[in-house]
Amino acid sequence: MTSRLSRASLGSIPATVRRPGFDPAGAGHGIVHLGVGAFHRAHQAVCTDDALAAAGGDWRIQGVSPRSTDIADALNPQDGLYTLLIRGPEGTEARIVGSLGRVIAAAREPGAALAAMSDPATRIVSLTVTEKAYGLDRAGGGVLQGHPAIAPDLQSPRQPKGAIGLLVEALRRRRQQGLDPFTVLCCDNLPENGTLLRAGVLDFAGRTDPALARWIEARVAFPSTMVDRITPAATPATLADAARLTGCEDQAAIETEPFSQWVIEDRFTAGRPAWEAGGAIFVDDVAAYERMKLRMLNGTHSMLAYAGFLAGHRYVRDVMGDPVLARLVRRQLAAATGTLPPLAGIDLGDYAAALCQRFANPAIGHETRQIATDGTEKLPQRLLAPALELSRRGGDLRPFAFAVAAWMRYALGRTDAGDAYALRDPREAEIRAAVAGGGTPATIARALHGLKGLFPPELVADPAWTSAVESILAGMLGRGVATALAEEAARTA
Ligand code: CS2
Repeated sequence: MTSRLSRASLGSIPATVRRPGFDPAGAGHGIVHLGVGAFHRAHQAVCTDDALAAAGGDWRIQGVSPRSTDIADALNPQDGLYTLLIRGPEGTEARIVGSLGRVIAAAREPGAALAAMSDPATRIVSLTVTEKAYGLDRAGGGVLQGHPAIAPDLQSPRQPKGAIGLLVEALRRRRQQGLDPFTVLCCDNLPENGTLLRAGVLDFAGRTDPALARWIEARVAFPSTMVDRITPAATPATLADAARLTGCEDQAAIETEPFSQWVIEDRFTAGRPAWEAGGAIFVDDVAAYERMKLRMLNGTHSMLAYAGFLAGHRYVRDVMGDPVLARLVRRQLAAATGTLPPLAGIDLGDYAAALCQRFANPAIGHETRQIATDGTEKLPQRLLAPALELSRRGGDLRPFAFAVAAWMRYALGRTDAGDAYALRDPREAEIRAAVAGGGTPATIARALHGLKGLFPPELVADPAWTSAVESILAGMLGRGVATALAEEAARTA
């Protein structure tokens, strides 16, 4: 019988497996992290593990799971330890990460998350809760008052459940107790994520406690960050490989690719771990790096997820093995590159080539369905913002129109073979209602273009944009996705 991974079983783990380079029991907590999913455990927690090994400090992380109890139930019996499998073309490497401490399942332990966030030892609150969980008004700034993560918390700001409500209430308590604020570190794939979250927090606080809003405005830092590591959802094979390599059962094992990147604005009012030891790069302004990553990696990901899923490809690596789609991937990368200014120290051509290799990694099973989720949250920063810029300067809209038409085709919820699937989008009901009547490609495109606040009005007013989207969608619906993809690829050099 294999024993469960825990501090007590660390000694029995083979020497080939890297273990925490510090004593997890000896380091205190300094960070509270909201959203302890696979991405956090493959990225920021690993960098923090490196920082603790290199420079020490009381910077271990207390995790908060806002909704699920599974992650707490997997990690707490393991003293927060978990196996990270790093899967590259040459094989799989296992590492035990020790930077996580207790995980709070907020649904089961009301009050514990706020207590941790308002503890004097907490100096950073970081977040990976996914784009949709904030309830931000992306078009207008501030929060969406009717959003399920916002509306109940505006009603009962002292018992918040959403991310922004929790941040505001924890900051209120700190101010009331005469404590310094923590730094808020957003690690979700949102454009200028710190600035956006700051606007949401200030708006929320302004509606419940204007004096607190002024204090937050003056005292709280919200550095923006660019985060990158392709991390598929764990599968039974992840857990089986972790057990085989470590000799321990691990209910919280995850897998990821070798590449990892974290670019952070260095504005921490209460200190930070030595994350540079884990490869993090500190810069004054992260916006250009974020734009590069959101448009090149994520924008291309979204395009290939919709087109690839509809073409019958389960994994991103299968998409890259399909010459028609691989060509469209390269076109999308080139088109996204064309919307970016030069970036010091980065060759965008090399970056694009590296992305193709990462997408093709044969050891990573990243499902197109996973990337296809939450399209209405992802399209604006990934595809619509660059498309709008091109529309303004009369550039070639075709690749972006193709990607958006693929999303629209996907939004119909049925493959060419007639198989139905769930969209898994927070606006799924609205999308379904918009396309319920079916109709012509033009009426479908018009209905989806009309979803409130999603498309920039200026883009939809550009006939070059709408006619390209409509004609590509017409091809997908009339001649089938496979033919439409082949025709589209044939247009590219
Ligand atoms: C993906 C991202 O699921 C998605 O939408 O595009 O999760 C992507 O894998 C990460 O941003 C990579 O850093």
